[in-house]
Amino acid sequence: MTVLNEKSHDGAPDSPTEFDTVIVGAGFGGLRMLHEMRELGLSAVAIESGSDVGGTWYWNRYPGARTDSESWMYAFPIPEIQEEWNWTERYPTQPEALGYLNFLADRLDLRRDIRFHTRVTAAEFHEEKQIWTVHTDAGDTLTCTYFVPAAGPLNVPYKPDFDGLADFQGEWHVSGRWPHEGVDFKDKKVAVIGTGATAVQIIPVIAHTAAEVTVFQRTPNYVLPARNYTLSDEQRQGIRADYDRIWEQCRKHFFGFDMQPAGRTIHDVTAEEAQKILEWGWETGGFRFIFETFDDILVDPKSNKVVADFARDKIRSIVKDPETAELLCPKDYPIVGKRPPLGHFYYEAFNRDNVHLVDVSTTPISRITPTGVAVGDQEYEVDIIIFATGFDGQTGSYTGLDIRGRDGVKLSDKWADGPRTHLGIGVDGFPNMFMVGGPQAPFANFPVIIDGVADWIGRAIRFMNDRGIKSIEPRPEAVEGWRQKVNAIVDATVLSEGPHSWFLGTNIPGKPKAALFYFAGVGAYRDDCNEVADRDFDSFALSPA
Ligand code: NA7
Repeated sequence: MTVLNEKSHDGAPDSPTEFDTVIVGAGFGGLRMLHEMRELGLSAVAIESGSDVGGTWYWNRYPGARTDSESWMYAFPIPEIQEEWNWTERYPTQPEALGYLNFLADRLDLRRDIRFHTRVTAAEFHEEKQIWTVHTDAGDTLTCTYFVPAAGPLNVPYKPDFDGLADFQGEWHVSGRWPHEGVDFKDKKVAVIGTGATAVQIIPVIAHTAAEVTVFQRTPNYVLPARNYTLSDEQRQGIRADYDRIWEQCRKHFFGFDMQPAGRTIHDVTAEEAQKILEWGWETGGFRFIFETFDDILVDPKSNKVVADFARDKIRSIVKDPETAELLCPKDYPIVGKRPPLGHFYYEAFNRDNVHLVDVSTTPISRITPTGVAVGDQEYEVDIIIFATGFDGQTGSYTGLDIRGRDGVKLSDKWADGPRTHLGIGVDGFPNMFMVGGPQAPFANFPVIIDGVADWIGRAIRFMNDRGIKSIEPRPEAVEGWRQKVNAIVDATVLSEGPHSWFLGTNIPGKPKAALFYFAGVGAYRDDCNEVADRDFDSFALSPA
């Protein structure tokens, strides 16, 4: 397996080295934590490998990149930002999402505490002084009381190690490390490897300029129509006036959206009514198809099948070539068994003469040749290869750093069989380390998770200061309890049935299968976190100063 990372840094030899907090990353999580630390009156620095803020939205500049969350919920409830920032579309493009984070960084004056072009390489906890030492590839050694990795769930791209790539005579690119100067597809033959959320965004866009687009699909996805639209001034004003209610609902909703549970299961309605409701969901678009139609899709296989059949029928009705349509239909796993991508005329793209689908489910890609991609004995000649092959999700962002807790224990060793955390925030043996939406935190609209976790960390630190506590770390039994809970929840849903799922780490060869997310919903997670805090953090061991 190849895991990709850029290496370069500015270096900052004369900069301060002692902080209350060192934060890893300046994406949504890092920026929100920097803001939180300022509010607490603590000194903080964020270390960011990119040349600017943005995280996911800095790296993923591929054509068609945009959020799958509706813009007005893909943001933080910071009043001055809500008041001044204007979204233009239902699903913001990558430049707009990046623009939002730039605006936030400027408006809150966060940049002065961020070191760009610098990568955290290692961090270790010192028992005697109860501090963390953090090392960077700029040669800095920083010390801090609180070590806050906010490296994001999808920060380490995964590219399969196909033989022959070194001799490929064309260009190749990885979607999650897209060149800033862009890629010229005009009159080029392009291979897209992968059909996850990323490829689903890329394919219809590049099909307009490329001569040929050949898509290599291992597992078809249930792609939901996004139904994007531009926002009018009136809609923007309505959203602005409604932010308090929107956020209240996001904090309660299972996946952190301002969406209303349907209040019914598929068994409550006739088969005919079910089809009408699903039709409404399909036309309304996005995740509303899942979350506002029936409440049992994730847990009842019978209901799930009705919805999956509906989606398959839609694919067959859109894609004109019956053979291609059948290949695009997921057959052997439930809808939401893998994270469903949102499409912007994805299936329609396969009706174009210049878009071709190659099934690599039974005969895999055998090698990259000097002039193309080989599947068995068949070679597909191309000028450009795009690897949209996913990420070493959730744990990769942490195990790639050399993080050592008490007694020099490495986090990657501790997690050799899968992540072990309490609330997706703390790890036993790693005092005063707070992960922002780490493994075993919920899978949901991420800014909502981050905002709640940042509040919780702020509350924990205030509590520590009030009580004269020097260090906090989860009790081992709380970590084991959380692991069992997180696994039991996944087992009770259809989520464990999707092949090669990054929810479970099974998309990465050799990675242990484990539930990487808490799937009881954002509301339940907030309750769990608040209960711990209300009980004076009793599932954590607290050491006095
Ligand atoms: P995903 O969803 O993990 O998709 C990666 C795709 O790459 C997927 O279709 C994989 O097929 C495919 N893949 C991976 N390895 C291979 C090999 N060896 N051969 C052929 N195809 C391969 O990543 P994305 O970047 O699209 O999306 C990640 C998240 O970003 C998404 O869920 C959103 O939350 C945003 P597979 O399905 O494993 O058979």
